Amino acid sequence: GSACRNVQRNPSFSTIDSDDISYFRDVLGDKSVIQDVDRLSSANIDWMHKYKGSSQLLLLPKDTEEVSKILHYCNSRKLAVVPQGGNTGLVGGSVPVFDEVIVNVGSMNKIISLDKVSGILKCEAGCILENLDLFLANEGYLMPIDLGAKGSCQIGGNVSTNAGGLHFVHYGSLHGNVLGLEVVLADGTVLDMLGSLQKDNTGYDLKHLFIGSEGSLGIITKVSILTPPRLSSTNLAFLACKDYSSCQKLLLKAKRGLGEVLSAFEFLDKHSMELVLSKVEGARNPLPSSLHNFYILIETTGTDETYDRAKLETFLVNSMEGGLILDGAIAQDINQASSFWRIREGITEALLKAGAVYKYDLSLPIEKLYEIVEEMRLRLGSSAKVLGYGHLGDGNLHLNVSTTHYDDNVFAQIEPFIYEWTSAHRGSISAEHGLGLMKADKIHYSKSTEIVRLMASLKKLLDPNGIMNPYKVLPQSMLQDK
Ligand code: FAD
Ligand code: 2HG
Ligand code: ZN
Repeated sequence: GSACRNVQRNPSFSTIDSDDISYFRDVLGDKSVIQDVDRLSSANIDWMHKYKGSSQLLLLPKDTEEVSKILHYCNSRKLAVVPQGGNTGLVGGSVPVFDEVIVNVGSMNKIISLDKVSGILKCEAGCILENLDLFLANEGYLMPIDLGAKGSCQIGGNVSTNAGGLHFVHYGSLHGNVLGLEVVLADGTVLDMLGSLQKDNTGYDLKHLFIGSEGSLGIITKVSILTPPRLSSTNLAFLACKDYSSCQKLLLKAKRGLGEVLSAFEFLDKHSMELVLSKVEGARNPLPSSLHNFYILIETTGTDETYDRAKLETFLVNSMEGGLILDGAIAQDINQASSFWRIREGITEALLKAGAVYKYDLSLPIEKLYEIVEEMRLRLGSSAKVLGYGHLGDGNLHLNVSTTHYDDNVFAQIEPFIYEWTSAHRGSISAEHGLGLMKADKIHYSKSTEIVRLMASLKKLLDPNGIMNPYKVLPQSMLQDK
């Protein structure tokens, strides 16, 4: 990609020497100090194969104390650090830019406790999201966050990116669901904020600083999260709309008509459908009779199978009669439901297989949300495919431009136009993926100078040597002394 071309290695950082390796071996044990070339090469490159570092060292701490020792040591030696979880991040935040030490808490994957009355789960940050959800399924609870990368992303990574996902419209943000965190700061200080209270107004609620901080302020080692009860009845409909205006009307109608049972409202356009069908193995169009301009997935979650199903069916019949939807299907069993989800969740993978991808993750006012996709299509003409999809229920558009090969001319047509457009409509240039390396110097499109300055002061306060995930999140020019 082109995003990392302008970054210079911070000359105040040291490079690893043999004494460092000996120290880490002493503290962590040989097996947790990885210098193996193959292991390192996959840890150096991101999920999209777009961002690539050259780290020589991957550390796998087994507990908070080891994390603390690692950071205390790295801070005193001025060794830069990248916290890495499942490495599924989409903004180049989870891989080194140069030779930063990679720290992955994946071995810290124990469930600490589940309060069976409140549903409050405490676990280590390296737990894989899907494993947590499988554990909770047995206990009658569910994770309040769900996303396509659930099989490899870690809860610590989810919290660090403040990931949104497919159920955000129902369960809301991790800023609401996360009740507590344990965090290790750059100098090794352990902050125990692992409360499990739903209400606690004693001073500043510092855990929020770390939710969405993308590893730039410390390493999250434990998480306490409020999990909702797993309800017995889930239904999923896959619908077709003729235009974007119908999608918006359908959203409003779903909020009013389905109310408390609405648990997902996702959309994809025709171009996304075409790409998924051509690139993702086993993907089948649930509405195969013809190709439509827009598709909507509506999921409901409730307590009464008969009532919930009837409610959804009535909603669909009404919407069909009113012309809001052209066609639709309700999943008849769990396999069909997962094949519907496969279409929506498979788009990211389809884009990866299609070649080069220019990925944007925007929050925009709902009525403007698809306009940018159409404008982008006009700008790029036949030189690229422009896909629009995302979490319509949350006003979150995933705009992706796909070309067979990376092309500077295409890139120049996209940026800065897309950021300027978003800024002009008071949108956000990162709805849920974060800024990472890709957008560290783009933050001003969504945040004022005063706010970015305060963020930089907080960063300097918590991490004076700037060792935590350097070159990411904030513009380098605001952090490094000139
Ligand atoms: P990584 O990718 O390893 O890291 C992400 C960031 O968090 C990095 O900046 C890293 O330094 C930091 N980090 C990781 N662990 C820690 C820790 N313990 N302490 C401090 N910092 C840490 N995102 C969404 O919001 N919604 C989606 O629907 C969604 N769907 C996705 C679907 C696919 C197929 C893929 C590949 C990605 C998707 N993502 C989505 C993006 C991504 O943000 C999430 O997958 C996930 O939250 C990242 O978790 P991870 O463990 O892989 O973190
Ligand atoms: C999703 O919602 C993810 O599917 C990934 O956030 C979006 O690939 C993308 O742009
Ligand atoms: Zn998303």
